[in-house]
This record gives sequence, C-alpha cells and structure tokens, in this order.
Amino acid sequence: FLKAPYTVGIVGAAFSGGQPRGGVEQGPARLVEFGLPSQLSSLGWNVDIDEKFPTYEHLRPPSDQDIGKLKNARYVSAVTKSVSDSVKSLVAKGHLALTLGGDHSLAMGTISGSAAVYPDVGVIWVDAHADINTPETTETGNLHGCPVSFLMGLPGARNIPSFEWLSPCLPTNRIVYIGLRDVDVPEKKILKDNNIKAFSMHEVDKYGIGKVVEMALDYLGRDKPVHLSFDVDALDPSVAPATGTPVRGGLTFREGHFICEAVYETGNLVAVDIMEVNPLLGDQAYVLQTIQIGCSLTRTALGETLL
Ligand code: Z70
Ligand code: MN
Ligand code: MN
Ligand code: MN
Repeated sequence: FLKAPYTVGIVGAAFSGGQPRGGVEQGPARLVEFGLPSQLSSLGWNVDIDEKFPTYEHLRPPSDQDIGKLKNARYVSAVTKSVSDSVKSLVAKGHLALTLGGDHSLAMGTISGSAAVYPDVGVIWVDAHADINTPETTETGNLHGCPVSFLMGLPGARNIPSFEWLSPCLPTNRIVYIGLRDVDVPEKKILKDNNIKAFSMHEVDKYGIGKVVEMALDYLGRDKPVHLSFDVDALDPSVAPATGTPVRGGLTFREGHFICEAVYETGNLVAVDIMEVNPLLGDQAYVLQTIQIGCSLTRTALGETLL
C-alpha cells in the first residue's frame, strides 16, 4: 500500500484534552528530541516532518461546557478532525502516517483518516484499556476512553453534538485488541454484544504473544491494510511507567516489540499511532525509559530487526 520512495509522515499530535492529566501533550516533542526522525532515516525511510508541531491552541474553543458527561468535546472534535485530515492526506499519498500522541482520543482522527483511504483497514489496538465507552456508558467523561465507539458509530455514539464530521468508519469486525486488563463493566458488555475480537492479558498468558498476534492477523486478513494503534500503557508499568493510567500485569518489553515486528512483517502497514507517553509523570529515569520505548516500538514497527 505504501509507494516508493518509502516515506513516513510524522504527525506530532501535542494534545491532552481527551483526559485530565497535563503533560501528555509534550510526548511528541520529547520523542522527536530523543532522535526518532533520524533513527527512522537510518532505517532507510524518507522522513516527512514539520518539527514545529501545532499546539492546537488555535483550535481551543472559547468555552467548552460538558456535553452530557463528555469533557472538552468541542476541543477534542476540532483537534481530531485536524489530525484526521493530516493522516488521510499522508495515507492517500502512499506515505506511512505516524502519529505521536498525545492522548488516545486522537485515534478518532488517525483511524478515520486511514479508513477514509482504505475502508477495509484492519486496526490492531494495543492497550490496557478498550477505549470503547459511549457517551452514555462513560463514567469519567474523558474522551480518550471513547474513541472506538465513536469510530464504530455504536448506539449512543452516533450523531454526537460537535462530532458531526465523524461518521462511522470502523466496522466492529475490523479491530483486534491486544493487552486488555482494565475494561469497564459496560465496555465488557459492548465487546461481548458486538462480538469484538479481543485478546486480553489472559489470552497472552495462555497462548503466548506469537500465537495471539498470528490469530489477530489471520482474523483481519493477511492481504488487508493495517493500522497499529499502540497505547504505551499496554506495556507493564515496570516497562513504560510514564503514562497517565498505568495498570499492572501488562505486556513485557519483548511482547510489545514482538507485536511491532509481526505487524511490520505483514508489509501492509499504512499507519501507526504511539500514544499516551507523558513526560511529566514520574522521575527523570522513568520518563527517559518511556521515551526510549516509544522510539524503539516505532523503529520496530518500521522495520528495525534484531539481526
Ligand atoms: C476508563 C475511562 C483510559 C487510557 C484510561 C479509562 C480509559 N475506561 N484510557 N487510560 N489510555 O475513562 O473510560
Ligand atoms: Mn511527502
Ligand atoms: Mn488507550
Ligand atoms: Mn490505555
């Protein structure tokens, strides 16, 4: 699906409005500062980046009263619309769209962008959380817990005021989760009722990551375009501590990288999201460790091998 010369277009999505903790908007700048663009050049990619990321302040509405339970809905909508346009134009050019977050509400933008070019795109969603609450089921009102229901247009997540631009673009059978372990009760019902494919940490333990990823890719279809949406909190907090909602019992360093290796090997990757790196959480060493992992997961998804 990518066109030579192989180009990765980096979308620095400095945004934290989908959740309450400040700092995650500094993720992209720190990943870039650490050398991610030159690391990708070294792998042979042509790197397209505007290093002066938009802060999205210009999209912040003057006032943003809760819409039902949803917090910052107008702001999240405006920013994700902008990200959607960026990702769509990169993917349409045959570039790989790499979005550096920022919180995971941004996936409303990234996945709608890749699905606009490839309606049959298959999403691999790597996360401790299912992020599939609807405006009705969310307990927190944080939109980073809701992007999947919006993308699917699930009941209660359609025609939401201020999200008029986002029409359903992700069928329930075009996503596979890996790494789940902190799923809200209503989210469990949504996953079950819609027969959504999910490999929790239980399945990772039971089958091993190799088999889980094989089943995930078989399910989505080996010849289909792939969008990898990677929330670093899928990794165990001992591996990636600097993130807003760490949950114990997560993926090991190798399991996280194995997913990226296998996804690269499909040859069908069209978009990657690296989300929820928060450089303001935890001491220096923890932050550096998390930024390093963000970079190495990205390099791996873009073809770095051990041998
Ligand atoms: C919870 C909610 C969430 C990430 C937390 C948590 C969602 N289910 N996602 N951290 N990355 O607020 O809806
Ligand atoms: Mn270009
Ligand atoms: Mn997430
Ligand atoms: Mn998460």
